[in-house]
Amino acid sequence: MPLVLYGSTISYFTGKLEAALRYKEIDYRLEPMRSQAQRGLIPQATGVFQMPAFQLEDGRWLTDSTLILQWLDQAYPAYPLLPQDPVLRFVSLLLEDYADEWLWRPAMHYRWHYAPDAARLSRHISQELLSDMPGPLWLKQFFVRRRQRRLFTAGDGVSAHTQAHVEGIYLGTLTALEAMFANRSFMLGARPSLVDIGFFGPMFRHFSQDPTAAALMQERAPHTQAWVDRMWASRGSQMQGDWVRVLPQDFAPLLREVGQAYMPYLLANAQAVAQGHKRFNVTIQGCAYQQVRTSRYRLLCLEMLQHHFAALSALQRVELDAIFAGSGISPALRAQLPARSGVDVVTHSAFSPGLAMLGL
Ligand SMILES: N[C@@H](CCC(=O)N[C@@H](CS)C(=O)NCC(=O)O)C(=O)O
Repeated sequence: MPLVLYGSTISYFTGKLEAALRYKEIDYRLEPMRSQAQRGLIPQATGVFQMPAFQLEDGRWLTDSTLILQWLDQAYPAYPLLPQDPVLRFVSLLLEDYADEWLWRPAMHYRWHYAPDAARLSRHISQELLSDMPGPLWLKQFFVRRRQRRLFTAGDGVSAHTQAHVEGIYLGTLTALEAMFANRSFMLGARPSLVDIGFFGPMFRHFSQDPTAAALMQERAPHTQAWVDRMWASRGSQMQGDWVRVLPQDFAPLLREVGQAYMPYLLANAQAVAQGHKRFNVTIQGCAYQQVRTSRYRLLCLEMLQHHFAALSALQRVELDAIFAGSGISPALRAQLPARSGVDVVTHSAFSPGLAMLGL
């Protein structure tokens, strides 16, 4: 009985988890999370309407790719994803979170803003996930496109004013990754790690496959495109070589983005939760975003990062401060938060009910 992964063949977080399962050589079966058949069952089991949802042989359910990966690394220790070294481990957790949450908006923007992308993806979603609903294909496509834009692009701060900044997040990521993959196979060296898996989420199902973003990757970042294929093909038992011992210098541009863009966003989001606002305005790198959706889940992300950071020794934190120097990350990791997600960061796991993601 293989494990069952409920998700979709175009989903950011499903593709991310599949890459980890394939690399760790864990047998699984992918089932489309169809609308009607599973609409009741899965959210009831996991506490949240999101994909992927993961079911073990014994019937237990897991949710949230970040927590599932942490559990998998313990339950299936062969071919680990998280480095043992506490400093590299923390950087891995930080960058995985960044790739999950901050690359989400550009990934959704490229998919739903450009007409050829929106047409292709709305057809795919309608056929794969809404096939058990009545109604003509064109109508399903219309509703899918409208919903995604309302929730994830136009309804989450992407506008004519912010579009260039949102697209710059993708283009800057390509530049940073290209510099790495011109020199080595994976982000931390000769084998994949949690950092690769994190970036693989957006880079695989969105940026390397949605037409507009994929054309940009092909043109500007051929080494990154080759890494996407390499990641998907990699199997732990066939890997030679190891991870680096010291974080390479070429991580600096990504860390600068974490400190200058993602952390200010997370802190503004925490403020919005504290004030009970459903939406908030925030200026990131000089670009004024308006009506960004408040997320209790992302407040939890910041709490988790602060929790992991606080659990390190003083010496390890000093080492990280040196790595993060000038980026703005360290102050955010020590900031007093004005609100709490309400989740216990010590006991929270992939088996806990998920936090509803849509604006909560
Ligand atoms: N933090 C979650 C996020 C999962 C997530 O946002 N999945 C998307 C699809 S890739 C989803 O289910 N969205 C719900 C929706 O569109 O209604 C994880 O890491 O698994």
